[in-house]
Amino acid sequence: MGERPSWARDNWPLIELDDLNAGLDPTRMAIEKPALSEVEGVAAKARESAPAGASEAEIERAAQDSICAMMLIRTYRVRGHLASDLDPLGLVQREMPADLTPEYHGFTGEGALDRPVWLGGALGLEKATVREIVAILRRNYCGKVGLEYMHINDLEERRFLQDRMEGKDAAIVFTPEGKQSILTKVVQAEQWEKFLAKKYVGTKRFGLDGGEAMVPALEAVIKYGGQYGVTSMVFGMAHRGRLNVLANVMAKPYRAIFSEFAGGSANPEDVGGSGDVKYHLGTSSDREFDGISVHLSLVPNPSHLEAVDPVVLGKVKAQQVARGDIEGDTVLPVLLHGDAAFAGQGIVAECLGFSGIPGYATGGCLHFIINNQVGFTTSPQFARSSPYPSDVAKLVQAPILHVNGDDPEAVTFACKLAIEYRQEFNRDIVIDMWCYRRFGHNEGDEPSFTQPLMYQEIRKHRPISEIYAERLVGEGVVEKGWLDGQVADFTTLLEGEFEAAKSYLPNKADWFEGAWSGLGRPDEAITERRNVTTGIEPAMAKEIGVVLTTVPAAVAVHKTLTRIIDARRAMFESGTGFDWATAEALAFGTLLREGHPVRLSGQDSGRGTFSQRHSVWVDQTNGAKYIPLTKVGPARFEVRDSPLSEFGVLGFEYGWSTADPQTLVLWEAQFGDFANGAQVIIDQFIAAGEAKWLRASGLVLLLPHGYEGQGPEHSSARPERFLQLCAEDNIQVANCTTPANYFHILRRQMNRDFRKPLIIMTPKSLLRHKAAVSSLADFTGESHFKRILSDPNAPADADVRRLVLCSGKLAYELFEARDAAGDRNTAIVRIEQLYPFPGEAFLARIERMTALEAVVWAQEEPQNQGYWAHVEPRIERRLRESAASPKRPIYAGRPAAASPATGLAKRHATEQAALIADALGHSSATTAQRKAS
Ligand SMILES: Cc1ncc(C[n+]2csc(CCOP(=O)(O)OP(=O)(O)O)c2C)c(N)n1
Repeated sequence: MGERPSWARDNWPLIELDDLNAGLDPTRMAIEKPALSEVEGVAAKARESAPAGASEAEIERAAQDSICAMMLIRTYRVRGHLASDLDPLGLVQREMPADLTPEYHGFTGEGALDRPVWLGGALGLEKATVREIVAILRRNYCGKVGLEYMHINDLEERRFLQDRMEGKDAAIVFTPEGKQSILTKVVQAEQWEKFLAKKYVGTKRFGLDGGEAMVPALEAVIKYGGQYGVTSMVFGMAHRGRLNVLANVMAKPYRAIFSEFAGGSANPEDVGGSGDVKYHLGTSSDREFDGISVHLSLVPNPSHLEAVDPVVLGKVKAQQVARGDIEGDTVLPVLLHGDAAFAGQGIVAECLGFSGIPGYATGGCLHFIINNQVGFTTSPQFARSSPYPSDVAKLVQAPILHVNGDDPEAVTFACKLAIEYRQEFNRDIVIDMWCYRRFGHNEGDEPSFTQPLMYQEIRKHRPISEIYAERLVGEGVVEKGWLDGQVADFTTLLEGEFEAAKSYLPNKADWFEGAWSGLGRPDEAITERRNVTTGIEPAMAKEIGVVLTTVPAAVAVHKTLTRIIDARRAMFESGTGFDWATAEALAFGTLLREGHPVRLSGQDSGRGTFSQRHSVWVDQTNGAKYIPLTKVGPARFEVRDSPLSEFGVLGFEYGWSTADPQTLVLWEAQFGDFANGAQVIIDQFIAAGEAKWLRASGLVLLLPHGYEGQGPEHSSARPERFLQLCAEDNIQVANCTTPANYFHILRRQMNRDFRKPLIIMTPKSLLRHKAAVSSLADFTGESHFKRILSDPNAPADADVRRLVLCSGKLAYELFEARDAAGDRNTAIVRIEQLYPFPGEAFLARIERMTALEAVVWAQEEPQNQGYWAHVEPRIERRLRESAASPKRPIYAGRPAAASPATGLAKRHATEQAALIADALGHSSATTAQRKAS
């Protein structure tokens, strides 16, 4: 122990916690106050420049004209997008807002539009007529791109965007080669869908048809991203257009996708797993533009729209931290959304909310909405209350580029601007591409049932390639017939790939590569111990103890914290009385020493919900933070008080854990009860992700759990939910009752050559329970995690007539009641790991109890909850295998209930006393009386 394992990264950047605080600089949000406002300045200029001999009235009118022109310009900046030409179908009637007309700003009467007006440099002009000004503004702000940016507080950002949109020469310009390659990509995107439709009639593909301009635009993100320093991009997206992105953006071999269409597996047969539908699968590749290579990965995702968003962000953040990339310049998250999902799913807001938060910010996410103006069968007016699907992004003041999807140049321009902005300001940005869905929601669906008028229009609407090719022929960029040639060439290529697919076999699963190399699937069968010795050298404990209990002279800690630190010091000095929080800190410290970074994220995790952890010491004089575990090294420790989100934060940490198996990543719920706010992440990713996508995770969930009379929502982490998800060795579920066992299970998580998610029901009252303590010897030497714990005051095996099995803090209440009753025939055994269930260890134990008459499962949770449904068949199986006479376990606990717990403290106490008495076979009245006395 203490030796750095071979995989330890010697070059791991040792980043101080605060260096990782990439996020919004709050000072950037301030608006500068210029000495003289832009408008006043221009008016002054107009007055100064009046021709000699001009009358007072003429001078004033020139000044007034300038002021009004400036107001007109400003109105276009704010509201020009409302008149932009976005809808390819022309169905959305967007009237020109009155305040975008010159009349509204006072330019009325004869000659009003042709009077020259001083602009003082606005729009890049010193002087122009109102007619010219309006023409420029309409070109800038009301073309195929509509920009929303005036909600951004930061002036520098606004100017940056303004500079790229505004002025008499501002136009979307691509070279002839650029235009040709945009058209080529549109052709590929269209023909790919067509080819699939022809070869696999009636098979769902959730085609991009109508939104194909996204493909050249994403290429621009990769190309320009590479030029601006991005070396890796992580994509997350839903079903729509995914096969197109896989093939034409990620460069997944066409033949591989064809083979999957023909029913082939995405992975070699021997790797197992349940597999998933092809429009959920991920991939990775490297693409090179102009000699710059960018690594791309598309994260697999479930049907649950937007659920992958936080996973992508967490994965990106892990990669950024591993590279020591503080600003997030080198790894770019790209999330592609549907319009209905972006507006409707709350997780979108949670993820936008990460964008400025230290520890969660990824230096800006590029969001691309495939706004096909329908969600399955629901039209936008029923899908949201906001004018645009993108409005939620204004909550982080993200700029929003609305763009007409029939103009691939405009879409590519928007993406180019977006990546430039992101790299400059490290903030989120949104592209809202208005397009249409040529067919039904999936290809077997009839869209005219619900959107008849829209589909009349769509049937008449020409494909993007035709519209764009015609334009390029007009511009002389391509010749007539060029398009047909492109289509023919690409179709020939696809035919070849289609043939090759017939013999295509995926040669390997990319499962344990890169950061995962050296790790694999567990060798041992699930029933074996699979335990590793996780004891440490006493010297290491002492050394870490010194760091954990030394208050630097410069840090003035709270006086109560001083007492807590003193108590911790006494634990290390005496080698006894280690409590929960100290054992946890010691586990973290030892992992850091062994080269495993530790990241703990959760609401108020720094201090700990129950004021138990105190991993962050706050100086009482200046609020500065000191985090002792960051001083242990060599690996990085970070503890994050997360935003108040479960879905988002758990998804983020899960994403992190998939990218970085050498870091112990822990997510802590405030109370375990709140974990169900993240149910999608638990069900779709944590429980099933490995089976579906061959993506392992070593994430740890800490879920405070236990019946202590705190009511329906502060009692149960719903262990039954997790246990019901357990199968095929997918996750681990535990409820530890000693600090040492908690220490070992955390260490075990990193000290094995495989990773599985670990869900721990963590204690509340046991944090300070005088019997729930461990000694130094429990952490050192050959010690390890124990899946089953014996009773410290157990009768001799041969005397045991009643065996009470339980999990969690109830054990301590049972010990106390049994010992108070002088009962020497009842053994109380704790099942510390519920899944994988330690059946063979349990069997060995009952085989020794030769006088056994009854086996009881005791739990605090109602019968329809807790562990009962999970343990009953497993205990029964082992009883049947054994020579013991009881063949079935007896249930002792609360009756089935709708609510997890009572809100009445008195009723809680009565119920608790009754179930303890029941479990021990004592009379409930005696126990209740004894409790009362
Ligand atoms: C969380 C969730 N709820 C419901 C669904 C069912 N569903 C699948 S696609 C879809 C419509 C999505 O519309 P939009 O986001 O606009 O994307 P589009 O399919 O139009 O590209 C719905 C409701 C789902 N997949 N996920």
